Amino acid sequence: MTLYCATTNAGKLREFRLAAQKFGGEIRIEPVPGLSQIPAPEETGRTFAENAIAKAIYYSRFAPGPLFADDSGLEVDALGGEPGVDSAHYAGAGAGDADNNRLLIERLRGVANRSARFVCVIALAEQGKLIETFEGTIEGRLLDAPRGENGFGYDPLFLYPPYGRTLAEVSPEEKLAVSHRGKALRAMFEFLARLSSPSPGARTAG
Ligand code: ITT
Repeated sequence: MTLYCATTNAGKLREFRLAAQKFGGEIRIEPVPGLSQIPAPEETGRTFAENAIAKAIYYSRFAPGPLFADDSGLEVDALGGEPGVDSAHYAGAGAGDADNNRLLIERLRGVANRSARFVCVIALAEQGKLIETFEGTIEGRLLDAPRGENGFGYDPLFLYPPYGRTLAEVSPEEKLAVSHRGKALRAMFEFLARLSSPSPGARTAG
């Protein structure tokens, strides 16, 4: 089965595909056809769920089958939950990962409370109708300088204490096993597997 996704973020797409290989069974992930020609919807929601649902409903109208969208970001306790839904554009429109990381380091200079979490909400939709949402989080601590080359976004600043390394210092498999996105994706694949296998109660006698 082909499951379509709608993301302009290459780091997310790599993680979607790795997750499908690891726990998606027969599912193949493909970007919605013609994604670069489809005008992006405005992300005006105040929660990850609102944005994920809006993206999934919007893009699913362009997909020949079920489609999911991911809205995710970093919540920093000492910053009252910022950058949150604005994580991709923390340092302004057009800002890249390095700009966002620099701004975060700056805002946390001298701040003792380093706790933060990544949150991911995935919404699954078909032909403009929401089917289900899935959520995952991962708790960590923010460093004051980047470490590691893997991953994307804020990974080089996000220390995951059980590994003693940042999410940019671990392998893609190690990140996926514990990450917000890995948990949400696993929940979605489990849901799809339940949908496609008939429940015992649905069998007819004889
Ligand atoms: P799409 O909407 O096209 O999927 P986007 O990057 O604009 O791509 P979001 O609005 O969901 O997506 O913003 C997510 C941002 O949160 C992302 O750009 C990173 O800055 C941050 N982020 C999310 N997951 C992350 C992860 O696993 N590691 C590091 N940073 C992450």
